[in-house]
Amino acid sequence: MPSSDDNATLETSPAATSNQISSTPASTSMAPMPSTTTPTASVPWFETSFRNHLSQSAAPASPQAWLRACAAACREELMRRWARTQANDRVHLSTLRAGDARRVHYLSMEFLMGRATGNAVAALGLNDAANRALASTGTSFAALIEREGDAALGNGGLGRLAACFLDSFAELGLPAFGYGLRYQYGMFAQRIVDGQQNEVPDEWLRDRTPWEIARPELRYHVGFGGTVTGEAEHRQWTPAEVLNAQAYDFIVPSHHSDHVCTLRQWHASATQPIDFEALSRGDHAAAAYASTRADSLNWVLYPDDSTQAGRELRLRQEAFLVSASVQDMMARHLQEGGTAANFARRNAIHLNDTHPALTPLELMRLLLDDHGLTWDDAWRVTQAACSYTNHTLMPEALETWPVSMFEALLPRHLDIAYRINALILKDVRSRFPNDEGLVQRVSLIDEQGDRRIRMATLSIVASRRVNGVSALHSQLMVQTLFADFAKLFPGRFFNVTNGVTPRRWLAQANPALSSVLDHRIGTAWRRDLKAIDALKRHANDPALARELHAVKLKNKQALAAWVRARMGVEILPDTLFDVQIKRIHEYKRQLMNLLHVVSRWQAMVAAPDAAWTPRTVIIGGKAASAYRAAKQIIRLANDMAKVINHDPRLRGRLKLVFIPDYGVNVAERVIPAADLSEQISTAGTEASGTGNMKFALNGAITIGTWDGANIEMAQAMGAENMFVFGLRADAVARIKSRGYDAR
Ligand code: 26Q
Repeated sequence: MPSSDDNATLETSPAATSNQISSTPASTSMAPMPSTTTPTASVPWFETSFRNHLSQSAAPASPQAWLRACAAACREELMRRWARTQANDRVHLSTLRAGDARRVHYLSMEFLMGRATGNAVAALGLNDAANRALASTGTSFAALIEREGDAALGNGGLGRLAACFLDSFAELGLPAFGYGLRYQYGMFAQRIVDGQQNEVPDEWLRDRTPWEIARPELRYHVGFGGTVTGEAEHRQWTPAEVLNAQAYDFIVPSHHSDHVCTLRQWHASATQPIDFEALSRGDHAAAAYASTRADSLNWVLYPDDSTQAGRELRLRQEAFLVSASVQDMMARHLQEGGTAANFARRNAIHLNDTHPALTPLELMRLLLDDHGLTWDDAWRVTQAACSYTNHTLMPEALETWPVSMFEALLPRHLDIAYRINALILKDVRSRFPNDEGLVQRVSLIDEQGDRRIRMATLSIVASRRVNGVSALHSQLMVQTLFADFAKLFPGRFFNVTNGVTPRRWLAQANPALSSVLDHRIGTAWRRDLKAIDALKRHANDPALARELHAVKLKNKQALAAWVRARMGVEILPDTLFDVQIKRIHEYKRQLMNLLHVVSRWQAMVAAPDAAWTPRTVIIGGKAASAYRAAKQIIRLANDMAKVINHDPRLRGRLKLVFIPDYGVNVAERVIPAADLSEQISTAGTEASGTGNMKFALNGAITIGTWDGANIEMAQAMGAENMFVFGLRADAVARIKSRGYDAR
């Protein structure tokens, strides 16, 4: 690691403060709407619409039909709002054009949206109305939404962050689009068989979803392969394969205004779905080849949260997302009277990690080949439009692609990448003469072994801003992984600490706690989480402590009932609920947590009559399918649970539960019931964490290392209110540099 006297600078983004853990700034330009917590007497339009949809249903007397009718009624209203938002955004942007207002396009291979109907009903303030409409069925709305599958089109933190951003965009009334892929299968569902993880496909589209709106009129061509001809400024790409990209829009509602935000997801299809010549030969596989190949892009989300998979299909998916999205933005921009040359004045493109890092190459291609800009103008536009968030410092997670694969799939993009590289390296050589080591390190091409394109390098050189996701991570980013670039491009690197939406993670997930807050400090926290500071004034009020305690107990009882029903395991609500839920990864140290359970178990058996605090340890999370160590940790947790939960010597004072199929739904249920939140990654490894914030928001106490956003949480809440332990990141680095071996 470079020493800390590296003169890398790190500016702080104006939007972020050192203790900011919310993504909701204090003020917005939207007119306030009635609070969602004020029960409205009756909502006739909703009840009428609900009845109408129900009467059109094939089987009107089934819970599935009630849920659909509910969703359809909400959707109708949101569609009206959506049309108004599109019109208003245009006005909004044009009035702001004197300033720098730009439309935000958030590009991500993952959006972990979770359930949509509950969110829509809450956003529209229809919880009471929904219960009234359902009165005759004998089912509550809360019970009904349990039937809704969640759109799990993401692996973990990065995908859920994208979904939280969309909620904030809607809430703040920002002119914004999310862009993603419409995978047929999202993150696999996890079954535990004989204590081990089994992966099964997640068929989230099986019953269709009422929440996506097909936009057949929004269709673009995306090319792959082929040849590039012509010289310098007149290069021409003739792709060998051309696909259709068709839009499906997912509506994201605001909770306190009429604004809605759009998540546009692309679906691929063949431009020539049948090869009739092959069909006439009777070669059906060949006849369907183009269709099958196009459809493979829609097939499945790559289920990996760290290692670099390096599969051609993944690169094709990334290119498909990028090309369709950039074409769509450009089309909208031109339609609104913009020109290719002023694209960046009105449009910002944000890269959620390097997964959409082909964006600058695709934008350059459009500007040069389709719109005739000069190289310098196109590069200026591209650099002004793009920004990039890094989510990990682990070198093995950095995306690179073999040049040979790139060349076969995206020859024109490779061509542009080479030219960008030549210009950057020329500049580096003139600014830092005789430093070929630096040149090699910052080159877009990794020349060691098979030549590979470095996607993080591409993202950095083509972006106006690069950010990490917590203060520590952003600082380490410029001191370690990106130290060379911080030297080359001072002022480009920022910190934007992650946040979570209080709408889903407090208001919806924990209605009981929300109502305590509303009564004590009003409802402002639902739009602006900083307002929760007002609770400090009540810190010493014993009545509040009793209310909070009662809420927690109620949530724990609900979780215990759910665990019993789902897993047949009895857990006791009056024990301490000690929870670690997140992807299973060695750096997150679920193994250390388990070893702590073992040592506690042994200590309890050795001193059975000591005053042990009864404890229920809850662990949940998925392991990447090829990650053996992570899968063994899952197996260990399940095998240990079998032994511990049946050890009579413990007299029920220690239980261990592994909750299968962790995802957004499970998180919404478990987090409100947690007493203790385990955030115990090795310092310097967890970029930020966002679960840590969700637990804290729901009144759990954190036990954690000095890592990621834990640090800023401790600073915000007072370090005396967090159990902090372990080495700091610099001490970890020192030990590792001396050749630490865990064995
Ligand atoms: C890469 C190549 C091929 C296939 C998949 C992937 C891939 C997919 C997902 C690589 C990484 C991810 C996800 C990473 C992730 O979720 N990182 C987490 O991001 C959160 C939001 O910033 C942080 O809070 C977490 O600390 C970080 O681990």
